[in-house]
Amino acid sequence: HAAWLPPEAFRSLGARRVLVHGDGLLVDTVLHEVSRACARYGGRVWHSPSWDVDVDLVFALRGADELPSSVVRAARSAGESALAEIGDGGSLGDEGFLLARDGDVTVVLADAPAGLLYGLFHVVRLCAAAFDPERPPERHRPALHRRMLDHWDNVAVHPVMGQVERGYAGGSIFWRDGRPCGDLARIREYGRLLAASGVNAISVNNVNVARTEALLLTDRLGDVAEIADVLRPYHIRVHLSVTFAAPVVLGGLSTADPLDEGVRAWWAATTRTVYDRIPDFGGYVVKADSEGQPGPFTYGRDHADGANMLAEALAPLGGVVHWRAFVYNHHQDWRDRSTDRARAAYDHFAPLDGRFRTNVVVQVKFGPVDFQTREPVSPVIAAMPATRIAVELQVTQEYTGQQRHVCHLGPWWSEVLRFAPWGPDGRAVADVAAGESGAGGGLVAVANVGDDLFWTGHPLAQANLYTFGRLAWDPRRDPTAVLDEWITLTFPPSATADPDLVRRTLHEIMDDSWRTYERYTAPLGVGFMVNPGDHYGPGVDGYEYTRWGTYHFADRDGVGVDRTRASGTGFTGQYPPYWAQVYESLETCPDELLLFFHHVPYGHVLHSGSTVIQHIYDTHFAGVEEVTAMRRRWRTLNGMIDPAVYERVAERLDEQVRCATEWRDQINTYFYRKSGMLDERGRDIY
Ligand code: BDP
Repeated sequence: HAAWLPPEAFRSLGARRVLVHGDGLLVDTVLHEVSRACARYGGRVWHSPSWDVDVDLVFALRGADELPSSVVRAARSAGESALAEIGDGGSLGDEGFLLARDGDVTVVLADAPAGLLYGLFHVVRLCAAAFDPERPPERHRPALHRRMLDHWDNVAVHPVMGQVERGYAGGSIFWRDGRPCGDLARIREYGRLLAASGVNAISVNNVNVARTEALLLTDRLGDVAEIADVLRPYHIRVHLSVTFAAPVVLGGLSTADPLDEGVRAWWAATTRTVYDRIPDFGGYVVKADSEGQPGPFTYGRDHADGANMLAEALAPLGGVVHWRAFVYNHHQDWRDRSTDRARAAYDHFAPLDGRFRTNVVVQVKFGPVDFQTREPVSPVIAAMPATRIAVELQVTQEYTGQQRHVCHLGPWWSEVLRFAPWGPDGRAVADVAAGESGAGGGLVAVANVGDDLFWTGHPLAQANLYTFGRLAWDPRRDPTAVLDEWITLTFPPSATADPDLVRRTLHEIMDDSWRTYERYTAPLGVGFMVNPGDHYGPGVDGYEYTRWGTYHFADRDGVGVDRTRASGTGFTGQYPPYWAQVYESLETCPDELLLFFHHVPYGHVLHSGSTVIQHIYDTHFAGVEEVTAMRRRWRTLNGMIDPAVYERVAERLDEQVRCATEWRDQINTYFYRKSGMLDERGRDIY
């Protein structure tokens, strides 16, 4: 199960004398981790000793009130002075921690046990640096309280989507052929990896809820409780995707109308039963009135009616509804521009702002269409100031190479999270997800893990999972620094022959790999151009004449979707004035989004100075060259890392080179044939 946190990552921590002070499930987890590391590397651990011990590292809760040993008292008072030195209030919150030095001792203090758990993994990340006498004190608190992964795992194998919808890492780690997969040790290990990256919530079944999956809420609740028990020691709360039609399909009622008293009573009673079994249950995830899923529209109600009904059932028990805003008509008519798919989420949800209960989180895909390699940020994020918004990312690489291509998404997510929807001086997307005093809906991502030996199919795709957690904890982190953390934790110096070479090479391969992927796929933000159905590989016109609403409108004169107010679908008008103006105008629209917002002639000159057609040719040749260089670089690591990891990545790079070449050739030929314009550098585009 090669992943980050191999035993070697604990070498520095495990060689110390460690005191863990406090009680409870999460403190036990810390104790267990430290004990295991010490057993391996010769250190020693004490749990809340009443006598004094000579230690290098103390984990302690600030407020625990029994009489602590003088070591703990000293650690606490050192912590208090460090906190005063840092300033900005004394509280560490439910999940925060402080790292400080007290003479020769490294001190980790927290107000709540989860803080100690996160503090532990911080010490592991820092390695020897955590014990540097000169290290100034640090206080860490997550910017976002909700850091969640949604598994699109089916309990029963779906005839088209398989065990995991859009899964590229084998089967589900939770379910197999209609039953729990039974490998609880693996799930526990998963929880540990997630905790080490900062994730604290998970939904264990697909948002498209078929009958077997629906039963998790009632008859098969025990299967969910079992997962919750295993993940609890890693501070991860379990959520369920539920079907809006549950009162009908499970409860035998004749309606699922959210305003019907019987329906409300059914949800209230069902939800109470869930909490009897899983007292810290997180809540529900709902995809309603979208791509064939049932929802409130059937009863003439709207999304606020639907979400509030579930919220009412969950509120007394402390749960939350994640209600997805991914709602659009997938039977569009391409001749009717008002049905532009990009407009749909805003048109449905913005008018409902202010109507959602406080325990409803409206979960918005980061872009207006669908997890593309490049899209503008969804205008919904800025349109609902009175609603808790969660931003949804896709860690599973549906549109970004399906874990056969190296595509490190950290830089992309970072761009999204830093984007300021009201203009450069305003709040950022991450601020909206954080909400006022942390009450926002947080960050959610579709998971990329399966029962694959390397967890994610492509071993390097693990970095996306890790990066998601770290950016959810702190969206301002530099994604390359986060990647560096993942590399160090995954290939710790003691486990590789030449750590510097490994680190450098992985950075060369991964840092810019999202932009490389963008270069050889759909150009200038136009999106899709993938094969319909499985969404892998080039299919330039694959969706062009279908009803899904994802068009590029290429003809002999030009390409791109006119989404302006002046002459197009009016989508630009969904943005606050600053961006509405920037996107509306050809002069100011950024190159990388040009074809998302405008239909232009092939000869249109970009800000870069190149024409659209030449840009297409150049980037597609460059993309393939970059992938070829990635493969060459990877080959230099042969013999330096675990051979199984080496081989798996090498195989996938072969496929990436093949597929990138296919993309290049199809896209270039397609646009050459449409436009009749030659490559100015005379390369083969026929
Ligand atoms: C699309 C996927 C589809 C999902 C849908 C969703 O192709 O399988 O069901 O997103 O987010 O990207 O619900």
